[in-house]
Amino acid sequence: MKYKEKLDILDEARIFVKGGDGGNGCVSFLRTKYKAKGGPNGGSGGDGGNVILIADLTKDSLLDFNYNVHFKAERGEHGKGGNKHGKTGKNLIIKVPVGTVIKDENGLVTADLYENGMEMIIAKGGRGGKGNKSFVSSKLRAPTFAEKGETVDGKWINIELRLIADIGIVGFPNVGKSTLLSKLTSAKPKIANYPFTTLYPKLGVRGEEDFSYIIAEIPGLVEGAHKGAGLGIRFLKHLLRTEIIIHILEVSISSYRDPIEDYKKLNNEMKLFDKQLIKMPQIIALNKVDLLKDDEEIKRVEKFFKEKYKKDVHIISALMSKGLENLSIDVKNQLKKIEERKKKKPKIIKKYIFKEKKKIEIKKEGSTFRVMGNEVERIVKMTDFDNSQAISYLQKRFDKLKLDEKLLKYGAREGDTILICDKSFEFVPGKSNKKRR
Ligand SMILES: Nc1nc2c(ncn2[C@@H]2O[C@H](COP(=O)(O)OP(=O)(O)OP(=O)(O)O)[C@@H](O)[C@H]2O)c(=O)[nH]1
Ligand SMILES: [Mg+2]
Repeated sequence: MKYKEKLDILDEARIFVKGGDGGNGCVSFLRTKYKAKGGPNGGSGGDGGNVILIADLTKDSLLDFNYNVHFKAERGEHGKGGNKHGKTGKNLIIKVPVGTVIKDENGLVTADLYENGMEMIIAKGGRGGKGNKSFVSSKLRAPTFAEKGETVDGKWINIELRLIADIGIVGFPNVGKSTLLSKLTSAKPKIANYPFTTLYPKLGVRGEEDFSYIIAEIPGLVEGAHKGAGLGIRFLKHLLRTEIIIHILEVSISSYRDPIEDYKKLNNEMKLFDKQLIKMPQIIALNKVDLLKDDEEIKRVEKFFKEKYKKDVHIISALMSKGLENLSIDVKNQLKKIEERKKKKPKIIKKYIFKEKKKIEIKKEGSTFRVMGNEVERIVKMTDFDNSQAISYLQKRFDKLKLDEKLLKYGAREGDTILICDKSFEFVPGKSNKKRR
């Protein structure tokens, strides 16, 4: 039996992420030999760890997420007596390929990790609850309450890989794309004499003395790819982020194909996918010329490109490393020109930040009012409702947020029910204020 690799989610994945919950604050009092109940000394709970996505050049697919889709960061430790604070939960780092984008439920890109090392907190950990020591004031010398740690919900997110490479290698299956990539860079793609050896894009870095760039092999293109043949056109999207395409053709002799026909067919597939693709600079390389007995084929192909497209063709043998020096000089020169042109244009870097919904939102649901917002929900979640001191403290915090004024504006009247998270309150405006039911 042959193991069948799941292809669907190599460059698209759906993962579940959850930050760690915050640790609870502690209620504790100093105990000494002669004093039964000394000053409060309950430590605070530690914050929960975050789940962080980080773009890493050593990753080249989302394959890992075929097997592992649940990611939860460590919770914060609870606070302890003797003013001992709980440890912060460890962050959970998930390495993803450079070029990973994060999408929201509507398919909109909310973040783009387009450079090595870029990171994003995808799920924040909950805040640690304060211990009773933190609530000491001139009015309240011996607080008997502490905050609970903030619990956080997990969520599903969609991620997609859009490779970032300067150069994209395209060509029909088996023409020698992986061989070329392995000669130009230190990448070690699988090379074999059958089509579809490479099943998802492969990256390699070419470092020259003063210049380095990333090359990607784009696999699986065949005639009819835009209708789903071969691996389809799903990987063509990666070409849109490259600067130059190396189009590899294979000499006729070893195969049933004609490089000139191949060139037309593949360009047509690219055009059907996105017109932008055929406007991109293409470097054409005729490969496997070591198999030729004479120059006939080379002359035929050169003549065609000269007459029809006014283009030069690189005559190479990737296997024998022939013609590769000229090819890489051509690539380097063209890339440098593109970079020069780009330098002249102002660079706009998009930054994505996950925003907290700080603002309070109020919704009327029948005869009740639901209050939403990160801050207001957090303080409710962190309140110990079994403790009357904790409830008075919560009411003070509501006042700071001017919750009464806002509710009155929305038409809430005395006696109405106010819902925050899973707790309900009776609205008593004016005198510090709501009472829990
Ligand atoms: N004679 C000769 N064979 C070559 C040359 N370049 C590649 N090959 C052979 O052609 C076969 C296919 O090479 P790959 O590099 O795997 O081709 P590919 O385009 O990456 O193939 P897929 O990933 O399947 O699309 C292998 O057997 C290579 O050894 C060349 O310049 N000369
Ligand atoms: Mg290959």
